[in-house]
Amino acid sequence: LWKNHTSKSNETEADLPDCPETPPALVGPLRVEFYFTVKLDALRQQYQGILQGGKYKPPNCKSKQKVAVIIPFRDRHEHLGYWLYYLHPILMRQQLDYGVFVINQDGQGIFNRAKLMNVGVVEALKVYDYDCLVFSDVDLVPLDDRNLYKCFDNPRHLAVAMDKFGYDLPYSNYYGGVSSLSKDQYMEINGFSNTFWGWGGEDDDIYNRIVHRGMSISRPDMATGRYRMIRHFRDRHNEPNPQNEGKLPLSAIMMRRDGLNSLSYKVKKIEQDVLYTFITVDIHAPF
Ligand code: UDH
Repeated sequence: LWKNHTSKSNETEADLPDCPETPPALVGPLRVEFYFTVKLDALRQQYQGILQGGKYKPPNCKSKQKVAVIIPFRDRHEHLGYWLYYLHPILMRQQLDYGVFVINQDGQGIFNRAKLMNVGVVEALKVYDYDCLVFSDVDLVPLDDRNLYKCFDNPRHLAVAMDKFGYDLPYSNYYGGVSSLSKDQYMEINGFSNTFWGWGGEDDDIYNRIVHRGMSISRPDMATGRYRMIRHFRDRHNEPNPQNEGKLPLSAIMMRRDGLNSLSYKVKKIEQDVLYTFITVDIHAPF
């Protein structure tokens, strides 16, 4: 009895057993709807166990990976509400040691999704030794919680079957929407390009970087990898940029000097909410 008592009161993370390979609380296919309004205050009350900054650890086991979930963002608060509403319970059921980082592009310059993701990595690594990076658009919600938001032996593409593409890949090398790379895989490709301003191409450039470094793409099966996208109009200041496609043949050359090693930005504000860390950043965007 005495022994039990001491082990309980002094229990540290190191004493916990490893989390099982397959999280036991997963339910499989999920119902996902976007017709109601998410009230963040209600979520803050309801979602017990999340710590300031949108951080969570399973209470009864030790996660093998530390996952930073990074969301490129500007002016999509309604979508963020749905994302948080659906994803926190899923990530908790997946028994991940995770933190949610919303990287908010400051100002009205042209949007740059990949550069925001680079910023997310650097800022997340300042606060915890994350070893896995999950990149998610704010408007994508998985339809199956067996689609694990963690890292694999190769970079992972998670959003393989989106409703907007008829629950299929739009093309076989598609790497957009939601993906994961271990910190090492990410470093191996010098992160992402900082130079894809506006819509289009940056996901194909990431794909090229990965393949050029001799890695392949890991994917869930098409049933597990189903997603719903929240319908939206094209955002202002994120118009398709015809120059982006022309840069794709140069990915293998550009990746040496365009990426993590050339990243420059200025953090304007860091807000710690219980549901997320919200980092507003000036990425020196052109107009
Ligand atoms: N994003 C923002 N704010 C913006 C632009 C982009 O938060 O102003 C983020 C957000 O996480 C989004 C992601 O970047 O999910 C990708 O941008 P996107 O949603 O514009 O790209 P997608 O390919 O849509 O999903 C393209 C325009 C769709 C037009 C649909 C017309 N029916």
